[in-house]
Amino acid sequence: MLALVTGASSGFGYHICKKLINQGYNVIGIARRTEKLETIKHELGTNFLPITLDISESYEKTLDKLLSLPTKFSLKEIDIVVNNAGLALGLEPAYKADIHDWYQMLDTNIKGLISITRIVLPYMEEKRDGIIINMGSIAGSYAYPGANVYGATKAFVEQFSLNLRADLAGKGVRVSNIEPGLCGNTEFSLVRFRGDLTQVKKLYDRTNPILPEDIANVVLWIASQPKHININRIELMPTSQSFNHLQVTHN
Ligand code: NDP
Ligand code: 8X3
Repeated sequence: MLALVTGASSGFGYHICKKLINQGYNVIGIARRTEKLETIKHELGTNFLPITLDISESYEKTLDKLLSLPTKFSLKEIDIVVNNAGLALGLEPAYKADIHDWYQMLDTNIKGLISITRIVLPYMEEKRDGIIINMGSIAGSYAYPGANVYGATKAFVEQFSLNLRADLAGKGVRVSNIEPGLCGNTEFSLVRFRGDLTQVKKLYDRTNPILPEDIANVVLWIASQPKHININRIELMPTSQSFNHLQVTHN
């Protein structure tokens, strides 16, 4: 059994790789930071293949890298792809946001995700088997101030997941979108707040958030469903997170 996980160097991705390996999978783990990946390889052993790759780079570069994997990790053997790599940059309102942050979110959360998907799909279609698990977010379904482009990228992921299902009808290939709310113990908020630990601590203070292990369990649960079941989407929040009213301004 072979899985490919993007964003393997921290947070959800690391825990997903670890749990998949414990279940007997060989895992290709992709991220930009070689050192982090090497430390994980040291822990997880020879069934983990670390690949240093920036998925936001060109399709051709990603393809080149993935076509030259050792036989044990060959793309034609892939059973599960977890398109998990992604990021939010900033929480400023749209009129103050940095356009380059917006482009980086688009290039990673959308362009990177579709490149990986486009590369693996023909192999899955040919063997009439496989699961694509995308990492969406509640930010793809609910608007909140400062989510602007980040939320929009996750809305793309949600709709792309459903549209893939439509294209894959009758092909035996499954597609799921996981849409988590607030999760802690990852680098997500540290990245979003550009290393400002005070802001990170304030956000998570007494929230008892979802943990990366919880997300890895969801991935394993999806993967353990019988072949005639496709989990379209799963939305999960910590109990401490809920809904607020729509805003009205009085000018
Ligand atoms: P982390 O920041 O801990 O992990 C993100 C991972 O993505 C890292 O391994 C990072 O590795 C990798 N990554 C980022 N950019 C690239 C790139 N261009 N190419 C390859 N790898 C990349 O965050 P989380 O684990 O929390 O987030 C994982 C996913 O879950 C994201 O898609 C996020 O949007 C989503 N999510 C997170 C939530 C949360 O509250 N934490 C809630 C809902 C969804 P490296 O820097 O080494 O490249
Ligand atoms: C991350 C969850 O609530 O910060 O996708 O948008 S949230």
